[in-house]
Amino acid sequence: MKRNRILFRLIAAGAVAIGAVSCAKKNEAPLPVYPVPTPAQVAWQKMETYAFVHFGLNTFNDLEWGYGDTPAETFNPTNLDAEQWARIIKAAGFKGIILTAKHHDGFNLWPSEYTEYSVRNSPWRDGKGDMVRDLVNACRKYGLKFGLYLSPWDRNHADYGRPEYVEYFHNQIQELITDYCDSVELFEYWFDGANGGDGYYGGAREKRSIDPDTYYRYGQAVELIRSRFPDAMIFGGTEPTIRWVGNEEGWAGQTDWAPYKPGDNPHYGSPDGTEWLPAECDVSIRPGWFYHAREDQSVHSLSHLVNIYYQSVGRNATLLMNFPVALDGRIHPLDSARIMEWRKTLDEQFKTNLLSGIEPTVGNTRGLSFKAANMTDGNWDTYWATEDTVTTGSAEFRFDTVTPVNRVLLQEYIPLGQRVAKFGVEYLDTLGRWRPVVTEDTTTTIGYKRIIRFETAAAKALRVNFLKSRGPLCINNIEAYLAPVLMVEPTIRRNAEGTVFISAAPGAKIHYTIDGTVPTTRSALFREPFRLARKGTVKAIAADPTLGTVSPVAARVFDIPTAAFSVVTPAGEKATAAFDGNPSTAWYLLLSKNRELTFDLGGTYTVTGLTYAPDANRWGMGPVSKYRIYMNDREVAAGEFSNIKANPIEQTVTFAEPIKGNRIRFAVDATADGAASASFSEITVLTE
Ligand code: FUL
Repeated sequence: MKRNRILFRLIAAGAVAIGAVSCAKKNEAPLPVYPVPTPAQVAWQKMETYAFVHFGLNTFNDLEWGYGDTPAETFNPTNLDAEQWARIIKAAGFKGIILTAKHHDGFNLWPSEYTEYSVRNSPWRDGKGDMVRDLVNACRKYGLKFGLYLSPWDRNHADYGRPEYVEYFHNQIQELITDYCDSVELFEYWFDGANGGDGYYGGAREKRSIDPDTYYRYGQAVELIRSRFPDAMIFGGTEPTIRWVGNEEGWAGQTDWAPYKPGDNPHYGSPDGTEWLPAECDVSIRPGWFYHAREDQSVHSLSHLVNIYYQSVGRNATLLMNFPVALDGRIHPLDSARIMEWRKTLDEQFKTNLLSGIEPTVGNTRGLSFKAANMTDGNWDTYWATEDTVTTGSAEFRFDTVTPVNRVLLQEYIPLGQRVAKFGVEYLDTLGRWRPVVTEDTTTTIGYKRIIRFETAAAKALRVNFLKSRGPLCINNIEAYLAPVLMVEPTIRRNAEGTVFISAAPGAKIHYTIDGTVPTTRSALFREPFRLARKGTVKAIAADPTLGTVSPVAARVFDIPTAAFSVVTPAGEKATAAFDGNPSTAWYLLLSKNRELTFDLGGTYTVTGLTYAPDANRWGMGPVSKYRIYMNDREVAAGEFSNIKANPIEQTVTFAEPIKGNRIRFAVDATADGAASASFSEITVLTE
């Protein structure tokens, strides 16, 4: 495997040298600019969006990372229907489904012959169920591709850390790809890199460290997969064909090169990358990867999900959207409704291509086969290309009448490599002046697909200027659209004193309720911030006063306000940012001085739990991973916040039983990233 890759690099380097002396003739295709994708990588990138399903023992135990000791008997979906997943995922436009056949807890969703820790020992269908089989069948029925996630880290297996486990791991791969993927195309295999070390490990309950690069023998595992599915993409491990984008939020860098070399930032890649390793953006439709009823109110908003599309597919990456299947074994109705809204919105945003059939004017082409009209002929395989010495240029599109436009979509012909490093979009205004479009997007790379959003411009013409490229230009598609303005749900926030602020898109009117009912345009009009200095739920909609259209409902559940809270230790600290209701501020506890935050509630309450959120800002650190909580010096909870490093969302701790008191002590036993300070973006207290 490794040898092949080195050989490929040598060929690549040689070809770049040949390209530099430019021996290709006019009317012949330009020489590739290396690295280039394999045909399988191109086919995968063209899928653009596909789905993840996280389902397993975690679902039934309200966990993100099971320890490996949760009994198999707890797996019991009451109404499992893999076809329901496939129907929704297909209808929302996704091209495939990747299933967590085994997550870190080691529980198998198929009755593997190699372990007892599987669906076979669960009450589901009397132990005769087979989740992997069900999904494979559903994918075949609905014309979806299939992908597998099999966690290398296994917190259940007694031999984890020893060579015997790797045998087992490879046997399972073999079992899955031979017995299951017979009638469906395996398009991707996920080797998750996450590993927290500790686990049940057959009862040992200890920490085990391995070197992932050597321990799992990924090379052999990949060869096994390739022997049956040569075109499957490999995520993670030591032989990847695609790369993790570096976050679990669903965004790639504004500048996003598929070329990549070790040490590059995965958000961006680099123009001198040595391998074609395009980015995949994985994100869940809810905060967690697995289903938690408490997150029913936190399904990502439509506007957030639409943004995710623009920041992944629209930035030369693919989008892997996760659906946490619920306890009944189905995608939750809130999630399916939201994803269908998302599909509908995207269809509206890209409804009419305003450039279709327009013949662009360009300054240079390398011959008839590479003419400018190839960019608007709707054919992915034809492209406009310039002569070998020409690496900049413009493409101009004239409209018959003044045309409002706010999106431009561009594609490079990537089989010949990713080239463009800088471009700009201009429009000809009604007075006949060329003006740059007003955008927050940085117009650097294009790659397989790039979408630029800008303020609606009344244009007599559009012009794309290609300002810097790694070789002659090879552009196969340019489109433009007028996307309708999105009615986004309002944002609701409450400060420490209990004052509620609601904001929405400019020009929208906000209606809200505080009694839990769904707001309509007849509900109270939000004119100014109001006080809700008690427990309560605020729901709000934004409405367009002229069209009468309304946004989806935004909802926030609030408990007692935090204004009366006061810090006891560390002495002299106020920790204001931890109690201010503002998710973008955070307070840090310096662990070398103090490992506890103790605060007084300013009154006596019957407390049922608390919420903790770490600093989720892009460069935030110190998410608490292990904690103990005391109420008036009595321990009321202890545990771990699983996966909090990769997914730094609000965590809810429910005490063993409600307890009366006025003083809470939050002891930090570990931070997930080992940082010397623990971050507290927000703490709220849950009362009866
Ligand atoms: C992470 C895992 O630890 C999460 O639980 C989830 O499976 C996500 C897709 O990858 O690394």
